[in-house]
Amino acid sequence: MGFFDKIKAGLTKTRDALSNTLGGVFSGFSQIDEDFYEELEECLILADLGVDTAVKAVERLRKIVKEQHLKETEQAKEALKGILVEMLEVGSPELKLDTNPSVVLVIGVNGVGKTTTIGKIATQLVKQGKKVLLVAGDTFRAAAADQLQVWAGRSGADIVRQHEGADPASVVFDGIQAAKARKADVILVDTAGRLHNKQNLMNELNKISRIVERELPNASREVLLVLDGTTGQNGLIQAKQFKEIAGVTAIALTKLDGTAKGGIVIAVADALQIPVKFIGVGEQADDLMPFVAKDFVEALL
Ligand SMILES: Nc1nc2c(ncn2[C@@H]2O[C@H](COP(=O)(O)OP(=O)(O)O)[C@@H](O)[C@H]2O)c(=O)[nH]1
Ligand SMILES: [Mg+2]
Repeated sequence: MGFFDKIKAGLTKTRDALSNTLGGVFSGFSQIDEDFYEELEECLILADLGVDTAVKAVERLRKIVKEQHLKETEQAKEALKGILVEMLEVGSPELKLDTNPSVVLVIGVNGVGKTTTIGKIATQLVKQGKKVLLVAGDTFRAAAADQLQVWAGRSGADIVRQHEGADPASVVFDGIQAAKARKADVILVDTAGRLHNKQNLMNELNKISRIVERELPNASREVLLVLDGTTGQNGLIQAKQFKEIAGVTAIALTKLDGTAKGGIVIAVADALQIPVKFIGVGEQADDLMPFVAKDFVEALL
């Protein structure tokens, strides 16, 4: 299956929901009038674009329809696609991995898919010929490092881990030394998502960041926030909190195969102005798609 087909398949639930509702709007109205706009806005909110983003998208559409004197709803559909693509393109869609090593710190609450996403990214990078090192910074349970180890084996990446309960920043320190010694190209750092409060989490992530800054001052760095696409607008609230405390530079939205609310991707990109760089559409190694805004919108509509 090619990329586009795979995105399409992964978004089946969202697409089915949208083609029932949105499809109905575009085919059900013979002209672009007030009712059409209202119905369209409602559909976009239902698909989890969120009220703010849905209202903004429809406002922009009104403007384009007026300026370009569009008459047919089919033309409005094409214009809407353009608007959504623009909303999604808020930065480079690729991870910045300019230095050897580069560091990607992966954060997010428990269960969203951090470890799985790291495994998938490692698989892709190894396939591209990069030497990848995984750092087991989630030291809460031994099982977390075990899970990462399985992904290391599967993908062909190296792993650095310590005992359960170890200081994550110290595991990161070890990982960086190993990466330097082994001339790794990319360091992917797994973290725990179950720190009891915001302050705690902030301290932990700051400590890790300071180690990276000190040991690899010139390295390319990304802070990749993983969000569970099935949590809808709650995910957006979570993302806003993480943005505040952790300087998020990129987003991965997982589990889009399991939701009819794929519109959350647009809400997240628009509300946070942080680029979505990956979408997860399944549990297997190749179920992570690089994010191409145009393909995503085509697959959605
Ligand atoms: N269907 C589906 N499941 C996913 C996806 N990404 C992760 N998962 C599953 O979500 C669960 C939690 O993932 P995990 O990586 O352990 O989350 P973490 O706690 O953030 O590290 C696991 O059962 C994964 O297989 C995805 O894109 N689609
Ligand atoms: Mg994990």
